[in-house]
Amino acid sequence: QSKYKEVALRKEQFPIKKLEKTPLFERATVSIKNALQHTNKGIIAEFKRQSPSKGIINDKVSVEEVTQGYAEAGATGISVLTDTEYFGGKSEDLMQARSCVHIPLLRKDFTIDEYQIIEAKAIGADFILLIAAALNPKQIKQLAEFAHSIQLEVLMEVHDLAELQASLNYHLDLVGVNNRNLKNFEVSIDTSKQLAEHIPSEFVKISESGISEIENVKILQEYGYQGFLIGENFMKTKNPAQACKEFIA
Ligand code: IGP
Repeated sequence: QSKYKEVALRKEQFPIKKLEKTPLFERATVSIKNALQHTNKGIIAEFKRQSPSKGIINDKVSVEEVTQGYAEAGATGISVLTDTEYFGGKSEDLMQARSCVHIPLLRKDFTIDEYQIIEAKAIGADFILLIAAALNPKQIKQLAEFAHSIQLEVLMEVHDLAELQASLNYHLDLVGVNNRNLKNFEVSIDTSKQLAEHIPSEFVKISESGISEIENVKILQEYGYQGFLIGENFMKTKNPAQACKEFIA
């Protein structure tokens, strides 16, 4: 509900016509889908200061040092939280990340409106997140189609088989299985294991959340996962970029 208010406010402050004229909006985007097809260890490293389940994770590091470091460490893409209420992120974080790196950037937010997709491109994102638990299948299809119309790719996040089966459509690029149970915040990679065979091969499979062991990456690769979205495991350290580098090495 508060997301709707937030979006309504920003629509007045920064009208679509203005966003569409920004240099970032007009730039060519970079494909995360292609990037992931050329690696078998695709790490999408996340910049996350805080979360509802953990509180403050790291408020000492800057977007610049972390995102540049992630790119140098060999991350395939970077996820930047722009939600303020729950994650303490902001649009400027993503803009700063964009000025530091050339690899694909995910605007991690609760997308509910086309306006946020226009905004995502105008702040420098290459792909967006659609959460199946928060949208109906028709909304997902429409928002995904809209994202494609402005050259952004789409990651749809699911938690269970019902969400996956109800929401799959051919305007999606990546399907992410969230290992975190949103009701009790528990994480288990079994969720990724169980859903793997139900994700058609045309979608790039991503496993999200609670990944802290390289062994789990190896196991999930055998289930067909090509991308791994990792936040806390890096961000909880003093030097997230270094943690990412060691993880990838
Ligand atoms: C990263 P973790 O456990 O490595 O920090 O998880 C990412 O998957 C998580 O931040 C996330 C998320 C989301 C955040 C997954 N889906 C939706 C906000 C909204």
